[in-house]
Amino acid sequence: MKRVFSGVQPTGNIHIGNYLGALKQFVQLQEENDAIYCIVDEHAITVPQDPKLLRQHILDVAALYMAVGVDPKKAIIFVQSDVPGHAELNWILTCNSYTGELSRMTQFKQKSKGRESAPTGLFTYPVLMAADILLYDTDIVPVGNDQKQHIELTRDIALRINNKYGETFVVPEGQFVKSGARVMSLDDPTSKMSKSAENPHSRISLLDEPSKIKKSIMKSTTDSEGVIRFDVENKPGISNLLSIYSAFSGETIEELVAKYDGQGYGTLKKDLVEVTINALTPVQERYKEIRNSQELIDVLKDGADRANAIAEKTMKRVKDRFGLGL
Ligand code: AQP
Repeated sequence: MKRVFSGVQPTGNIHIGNYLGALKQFVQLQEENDAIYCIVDEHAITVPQDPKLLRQHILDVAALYMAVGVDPKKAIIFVQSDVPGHAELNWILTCNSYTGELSRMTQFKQKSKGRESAPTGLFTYPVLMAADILLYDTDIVPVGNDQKQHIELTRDIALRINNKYGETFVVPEGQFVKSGARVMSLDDPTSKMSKSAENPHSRISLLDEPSKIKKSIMKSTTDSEGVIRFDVENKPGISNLLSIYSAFSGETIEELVAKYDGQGYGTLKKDLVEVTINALTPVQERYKEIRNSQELIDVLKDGADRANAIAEKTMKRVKDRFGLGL
Protein backbone atom coordinates (compact mmCIF):
# COMPACT_ATOMS: atom_id res chain seq x y z
CA MET A 1 0.00 0.00 0.00
CA LYS A 2 1.25 3.46 -0.87
CA ARG A 3 0.86 6.48 1.39
CA VAL A 4 -1.12 9.33 -0.20
CA PHE A 5 -1.19 12.83 1.31
CA SER A 6 -2.75 16.10 0.17
CA GLY A 7 -4.48 19.19 1.52
CA VAL A 8 -6.69 22.16 0.70
CA GLN A 9 -6.55 25.61 2.28
CA PRO A 10 -9.67 26.81 4.11
CA THR A 11 -9.47 30.18 2.37
CA GLY A 12 -12.99 30.17 0.94
CA ASN A 13 -15.39 27.87 -0.80
CA ILE A 14 -13.80 25.08 -2.78
CA HIS A 15 -14.22 25.61 -6.52
CA ILE A 16 -14.38 23.20 -9.43
CA GLY A 17 -10.64 23.73 -10.06
CA ASN A 18 -9.82 22.40 -6.59
CA TYR A 19 -12.30 19.58 -7.16
CA LEU A 20 -11.23 18.48 -10.64
CA GLY A 21 -7.50 19.04 -10.02
CA ALA A 22 -7.25 17.52 -6.55
CA LEU A 23 -10.34 16.28 -4.69
CA LYS A 24 -11.56 13.97 -7.43
CA GLN A 25 -8.22 12.16 -7.17
CA PHE A 26 -8.52 12.05 -3.36
CA VAL A 27 -11.64 9.91 -3.74
CA GLN A 28 -10.11 7.56 -6.31
CA LEU A 29 -6.84 7.14 -4.42
CA GLN A 30 -8.42 6.29 -1.06
CA GLU A 31 -9.57 2.94 -2.51
CA GLU A 32 -6.22 1.20 -2.82
CA ASN A 33 -3.89 3.35 -0.75
CA ASP A 34 -3.30 4.56 2.75
CA ALA A 35 -4.72 8.07 2.29
CA ILE A 36 -4.39 11.14 4.53
CA TYR A 37 -6.24 14.37 3.67
CA CYS A 38 -5.63 17.57 5.56
CA ILE A 39 -7.33 20.96 5.87
CA VAL A 40 -4.24 23.16 5.84
CA ASP A 41 -5.32 26.04 8.07
CA GLU A 42 -1.72 27.11 8.87
CA HIS A 43 -1.24 27.81 5.17
CA ALA A 44 -4.37 29.96 5.12
CA ILE A 45 -2.85 32.49 7.56
CA THR A 46 -0.01 33.36 5.18
CA VAL A 47 -2.50 36.08 4.18
CA PRO A 48 -4.74 37.82 6.75
CA GLN A 49 -7.88 35.85 7.73
CA ASP A 50 -10.91 36.73 9.83
CA PRO A 51 -10.58 34.23 12.75
CA LYS A 52 -14.33 33.52 12.95
CA LEU A 53 -14.58 32.98 9.23
CA LEU A 54 -11.46 30.79 9.19
CA ARG A 55 -13.08 28.38 11.70
CA GLN A 56 -16.19 28.24 9.52
CA HIS A 57 -14.14 27.58 6.40
CA ILE A 58 -12.24 24.74 8.11
CA LEU A 59 -15.54 22.97 8.74
CA ASP A 60 -16.82 23.87 5.25
CA VAL A 61 -13.80 22.26 3.60
CA ALA A 62 -13.97 19.19 5.86
CA ALA A 63 -17.68 18.74 5.05
CA LEU A 64 -16.93 19.18 1.34
CA TYR A 65 -14.23 16.50 1.50
CA MET A 66 -16.87 14.10 2.77
CA ALA A 67 -19.57 15.40 0.41
CA VAL A 68 -17.46 14.67 -2.68
CA GLY A 69 -16.83 11.15 -1.40
CA VAL A 70 -13.79 11.12 0.87
CA ASP A 71 -14.71 8.36 3.31
CA PRO A 72 -13.36 8.64 6.89
CA LYS A 73 -13.41 4.85 7.11
CA LYS A 74 -10.91 4.69 4.24
CA ALA A 75 -8.91 7.91 4.72
CA ILE A 76 -7.72 10.07 7.60
CA ILE A 77 -9.28 13.57 7.51
CA PHE A 78 -7.85 16.15 9.92
CA VAL A 79 -6.96 19.80 10.51
CA GLN A 80 -3.27 20.73 10.12
CA SER A 81 -2.98 22.85 13.30
CA ASP A 82 -4.27 19.90 15.37
CA VAL A 83 -0.96 18.12 14.65
CA PRO A 84 2.02 20.09 16.07
CA GLY A 85 4.50 18.06 13.98
CA HIS A 86 3.75 20.21 10.90
CA ALA A 87 5.07 23.40 12.49
CA GLU A 88 7.95 21.55 14.18
CA LEU A 89 9.17 19.86 11.02
CA ASN A 90 8.66 23.11 9.12
CA TRP A 91 11.42 24.72 11.19
CA ILE A 92 13.88 21.89 10.59
CA LEU A 93 13.21 22.03 6.84
CA THR A 94 13.45 25.84 6.85
CA CYS A 95 17.00 25.45 8.19
CA ASN A 96 17.71 23.19 5.21
CA SER A 97 16.27 25.31 2.42
CA TYR A 98 17.66 28.35 0.64
CA THR A 99 16.34 31.83 -0.10
CA GLY A 100 17.47 31.37 -3.72
CA GLU A 101 15.21 28.36 -4.37
CA LEU A 102 12.27 29.94 -2.51
CA SER A 103 12.64 33.15 -4.53
CA ARG A 104 12.08 31.14 -7.71
CA MET A 105 8.61 29.90 -6.68
CA THR A 106 6.13 31.37 -9.17
CA GLN A 107 3.23 31.34 -6.68
CA PHE A 108 5.25 33.54 -4.31
CA LYS A 109 6.15 35.88 -7.16
CA GLN A 110 2.46 36.20 -8.14
CA LYS A 111 1.14 36.66 -4.59
CA SER A 112 3.80 39.22 -3.64
CA LYS A 113 3.67 41.12 -6.94
CA GLY A 114 3.85 44.89 -6.55
CA ARG A 115 4.74 44.76 -2.84
CA GLU A 116 8.00 46.14 -1.58
CA SER A 117 7.93 43.73 1.37
CA ALA A 118 5.86 40.51 1.57
CA PRO A 119 4.90 38.46 4.66
CA THR A 120 7.65 35.95 5.52
CA GLY A 121 5.01 33.18 5.72
CA LEU A 122 4.11 33.74 2.09
CA PHE A 123 7.78 33.29 1.22
CA THR A 124 8.33 30.14 3.31
CA TYR A 125 4.90 28.59 2.57
CA PRO A 126 6.39 25.94 0.20
CA VAL A 127 8.63 24.71 3.07
CA LEU A 128 5.57 24.20 5.29
CA MET A 129 4.01 22.30 2.41
CA ALA A 130 7.13 20.13 2.21
CA ALA A 131 6.81 19.48 5.97
CA ASP A 132 3.13 18.48 5.52
CA ILE A 133 4.10 15.90 2.92
CA LEU A 134 7.33 14.54 4.46
CA LEU A 135 5.79 14.21 7.95
CA TYR A 136 3.70 11.26 6.73
CA ASP A 137 6.32 9.35 4.67
CA THR A 138 4.21 10.17 1.63
CA ASP A 139 4.67 8.34 -1.68
CA ILE A 140 2.01 10.13 -3.77
CA VAL A 141 0.72 13.72 -3.63
CA PRO A 142 -2.43 14.30 -5.72
CA VAL A 143 -2.50 18.02 -6.59
CA GLY A 144 -3.30 20.45 -9.40
CA ASN A 145 -0.62 21.50 -11.90
CA ASP A 146 -0.02 24.77 -10.06
CA GLN A 147 1.69 22.79 -7.28
CA LYS A 148 4.26 21.08 -9.51
CA GLN A 149 7.05 23.45 -8.52
CA HIS A 150 6.30 22.99 -4.80
CA ILE A 151 6.46 19.19 -5.14
CA GLU A 152 9.83 19.52 -6.87
CA LEU A 153 11.08 21.65 -3.97
CA THR A 154 9.81 19.06 -1.48
CA ARG A 155 11.76 16.37 -3.32
CA ASP A 156 14.90 18.53 -3.40
CA ILE A 157 14.75 19.20 0.35
CA ALA A 158 14.09 15.50 1.15
CA LEU A 159 17.01 14.34 -1.02
CA ARG A 160 19.30 17.03 0.41
CA ILE A 161 18.59 15.90 3.99
CA ASN A 162 18.79 12.18 3.09
CA ASN A 163 22.22 12.77 1.53
CA LYS A 164 23.51 14.76 4.48
CA TYR A 165 21.97 12.95 7.48
CA GLY A 166 21.25 9.46 6.09
CA GLU A 167 17.89 8.02 4.98
CA THR A 168 15.35 10.24 6.76
CA PHE A 169 12.46 10.94 4.38
CA VAL A 170 10.50 9.12 1.71
CA VAL A 171 10.92 11.12 -1.53
CA PRO A 172 7.37 11.76 -2.81
CA GLU A 173 5.94 12.07 -6.31
CA GLY A 174 3.21 14.45 -7.48
CA GLN A 175 0.20 12.97 -9.26
CA PHE A 176 -1.71 15.09 -11.75
CA VAL A 177 -4.94 14.40 -13.65
CA LYS A 178 -5.24 14.62 -17.46
CA SER A 179 -8.43 16.71 -17.61
CA GLY A 180 -8.83 19.47 -15.05
CA ALA A 181 -5.25 19.63 -13.72
CA ARG A 182 -5.38 23.40 -14.30
CA VAL A 183 -8.87 24.84 -14.50
CA MET A 184 -8.69 28.42 -15.68
CA SER A 185 -10.61 31.46 -14.58
CA LEU A 186 -13.93 31.95 -16.42
CA ASP A 187 -13.44 35.71 -16.84
CA ASP A 188 -9.74 35.52 -17.69
CA PRO A 189 -8.85 32.08 -19.09
CA THR A 190 -5.13 32.87 -19.04
CA SER A 191 -4.99 32.77 -15.22
CA LYS A 192 -5.99 29.85 -12.98
CA MET A 193 -9.36 29.66 -11.25
CA SER A 194 -8.83 30.78 -7.66
CA LYS A 195 -10.83 30.96 -4.40
CA SER A 196 -9.56 34.41 -3.59
CA ALA A 197 -10.09 36.13 -6.99
CA GLU A 198 -12.30 39.21 -6.63
CA ASN A 199 -14.89 38.40 -9.29
CA PRO A 200 -17.21 35.55 -8.11
CA HIS A 201 -18.06 34.83 -11.76
CA SER A 202 -14.41 33.93 -12.37
CA ARG A 203 -15.07 30.61 -10.61
CA ILE A 204 -17.75 28.05 -9.85
CA SER A 205 -17.78 27.03 -6.22
CA LEU A 206 -19.04 23.58 -5.31
CA LEU A 207 -21.84 25.21 -3.30
CA ASP A 208 -23.02 27.66 -5.99
CA GLU A 209 -26.76 27.82 -6.74
CA PRO A 210 -27.83 26.65 -10.23
CA SER A 211 -28.68 30.26 -11.21
CA LYS A 212 -25.15 31.43 -10.28
CA ILE A 213 -23.56 28.51 -12.16
CA LYS A 214 -25.63 29.40 -15.23
CA LYS A 215 -24.69 33.07 -15.08
CA SER A 216 -20.95 32.40 -14.59
CA ILE A 217 -20.73 29.93 -17.49
CA MET A 218 -22.95 31.87 -19.90
CA LYS A 219 -20.93 35.06 -19.42
CA SER A 220 -17.53 33.33 -19.51
CA THR A 221 -14.89 34.88 -21.76
CA THR A 222 -14.40 33.15 -25.14
CA ASP A 223 -13.30 34.53 -28.52
CA SER A 224 -14.87 35.84 -31.73
CA GLU A 225 -13.93 32.97 -34.07
CA GLY A 226 -17.15 31.02 -33.44
CA VAL A 227 -15.54 27.60 -34.02
CA ILE A 228 -15.40 24.98 -31.24
CA ARG A 229 -11.91 23.49 -31.17
CA PHE A 230 -9.28 22.79 -28.53
CA ASP A 231 -6.40 25.25 -28.83
CA VAL A 232 -5.16 26.50 -25.44
CA GLU A 233 -2.86 29.13 -26.91
CA ASN A 234 -5.28 30.80 -29.35
CA LYS A 235 -8.62 29.84 -27.77
CA PRO A 236 -8.01 29.63 -24.00
CA GLY A 237 -11.67 30.27 -23.07
CA ILE A 238 -13.27 27.57 -25.25
CA SER A 239 -10.43 25.14 -24.43
CA ASN A 240 -11.08 25.70 -20.72
CA LEU A 241 -14.82 25.05 -21.12
CA LEU A 242 -14.07 21.88 -23.10
CA SER A 243 -11.67 20.67 -20.37
CA ILE A 244 -14.23 21.28 -17.61
CA TYR A 245 -16.93 19.55 -19.67
CA SER A 246 -14.66 16.57 -20.33
CA ALA A 247 -13.63 16.26 -16.68
CA PHE A 248 -17.26 16.25 -15.50
CA SER A 249 -18.80 14.10 -18.23
CA GLY A 250 -15.98 11.63 -18.89
CA GLU A 251 -16.22 12.32 -22.65
CA THR A 252 -12.85 13.01 -24.28
CA ILE A 253 -12.03 16.43 -25.73
CA GLU A 254 -12.00 14.85 -29.23
CA GLU A 255 -15.49 13.41 -28.68
CA LEU A 256 -16.75 16.80 -27.50
CA VAL A 257 -15.20 18.67 -30.44
CA ALA A 258 -16.90 16.20 -32.85
CA LYS A 259 -20.22 16.48 -30.95
CA TYR A 260 -20.25 20.29 -31.21
CA ASP A 261 -18.92 20.51 -34.77
CA GLY A 262 -20.72 23.37 -36.55
CA GLN A 263 -22.53 24.54 -33.41
CA GLY A 264 -22.24 27.89 -31.61
CA TYR A 265 -20.61 28.69 -28.28
CA GLY A 266 -24.08 29.26 -26.73
CA THR A 267 -25.04 25.59 -27.20
CA LEU A 268 -21.78 24.36 -25.67
CA LYS A 269 -22.18 26.71 -22.70
CA LYS A 270 -25.84 25.74 -22.16
CA ASP A 271 -24.96 22.03 -22.10
CA LEU A 272 -22.00 22.67 -19.80
CA VAL A 273 -24.34 24.44 -17.36
CA GLU A 274 -26.47 21.30 -17.23
CA VAL A 275 -23.49 18.93 -16.88
CA THR A 276 -22.06 21.06 -14.05
CA ILE A 277 -25.35 21.38 -12.15
CA ASN A 278 -25.93 17.62 -12.44
CA ALA A 279 -22.44 16.93 -11.05
CA LEU A 280 -22.74 19.38 -8.15
CA THR A 281 -26.33 18.77 -6.97
CA PRO A 282 -25.61 15.47 -5.12
CA VAL A 283 -22.48 17.03 -3.55
CA GLN A 284 -24.53 19.95 -2.25
CA GLU A 285 -27.21 17.65 -0.83
CA ARG A 286 -24.67 15.54 1.05
CA TYR A 287 -22.87 18.69 2.25
CA LYS A 288 -26.08 19.99 3.86
CA GLU A 289 -26.48 16.72 5.80
CA ILE A 290 -22.88 16.75 7.10
CA ARG A 291 -21.91 20.39 7.66
CA ASN A 292 -23.52 20.93 11.07
CA SER A 293 -23.35 17.33 12.30
CA GLN A 294 -21.54 15.92 15.32
CA GLU A 295 -20.22 13.27 12.92
CA LEU A 296 -18.02 15.90 11.25
CA ILE A 297 -16.43 16.98 14.55
CA ASP A 298 -15.88 13.33 15.55
CA VAL A 299 -14.24 12.55 12.19
CA LEU A 300 -11.81 15.48 12.61
CA LYS A 301 -10.94 14.56 16.22
CA ASP A 302 -10.34 10.93 15.34
CA GLY A 303 -8.38 12.02 12.24
CA ALA A 304 -6.13 14.28 14.35
CA ASP A 305 -5.38 11.41 16.77
CA ARG A 306 -4.46 9.04 13.96
CA ALA A 307 -2.40 11.67 12.10
CA ASN A 308 -0.57 12.62 15.32
CA ALA A 309 0.42 9.00 15.95
CA ILE A 310 2.13 8.83 12.53
CA ALA A 311 3.65 12.33 12.82
CA GLU A 312 5.18 11.63 16.25
CA LYS A 313 7.02 8.59 14.89
CA THR A 314 8.47 10.64 12.01
CA MET A 315 9.49 13.47 14.34
CA LYS A 316 11.30 11.05 16.62
CA ARG A 317 13.28 9.71 13.66
CA VAL A 318 14.02 13.22 12.33
CA LYS A 319 15.16 14.51 15.73
CA ASP A 320 17.44 11.48 16.13
CA ARG A 321 19.04 12.16 12.73
CA PHE A 322 19.61 15.83 13.59
CA GLY A 323 20.70 15.21 17.20
CA LEU A 324 17.89 17.34 18.59
CA GLY A 325 16.59 16.89 22.15
CA LEU A 326 17.61 14.10 24.50
N1 AQP B 1 -7.49 26.26 -10.96
C1 AQP B 1 -7.12 25.07 -10.53
N2 AQP B 1 -7.16 23.99 -11.34
C2 AQP B 1 -6.80 22.75 -10.89
N3 AQP B 1 -6.39 22.52 -9.61
C3 AQP B 1 -6.35 23.57 -8.76
N4 AQP B 1 -6.01 23.69 -7.47
C4 AQP B 1 -6.13 24.99 -7.07
N5 AQP B 1 -6.56 25.75 -8.10
C5 AQP B 1 -6.70 24.89 -9.17
C6 AQP B 1 -5.59 22.57 -6.64
O1 AQP B 1 -6.48 22.51 -5.53
C7 AQP B 1 -5.77 22.02 -4.40
C8 AQP B 1 -6.04 22.90 -3.23
O2 AQP B 1 -5.55 24.21 -3.48
P1 AQP B 1 -5.28 25.16 -2.25
O3 AQP B 1 -6.53 25.51 -1.59
O4 AQP B 1 -4.31 24.55 -1.36
O5 AQP B 1 -4.56 26.42 -2.80
P2 AQP B 1 -4.44 27.16 -4.13
O6 AQP B 1 -3.75 26.31 -5.13
O7 AQP B 1 -3.77 28.44 -3.82
O8 AQP B 1 -5.97 27.35 -4.55
P3 AQP B 1 -6.77 28.62 -4.83
O9 AQP B 1 -8.13 28.21 -5.12
O10 AQP B 1 -6.09 29.47 -5.86
O11 AQP B 1 -6.77 29.37 -3.44
P4 AQP B 1 -6.28 30.81 -3.05
O12 AQP B 1 -7.05 31.74 -3.93
O13 AQP B 1 -6.64 30.92 -1.61
O14 AQP B 1 -4.81 30.89 -3.28
C9 AQP B 1 -4.30 21.97 -4.79
O15 AQP B 1 -3.96 20.64 -5.10
C10 AQP B 1 -4.21 22.81 -6.02
O16 AQP B 1 -3.21 22.38 -6.90
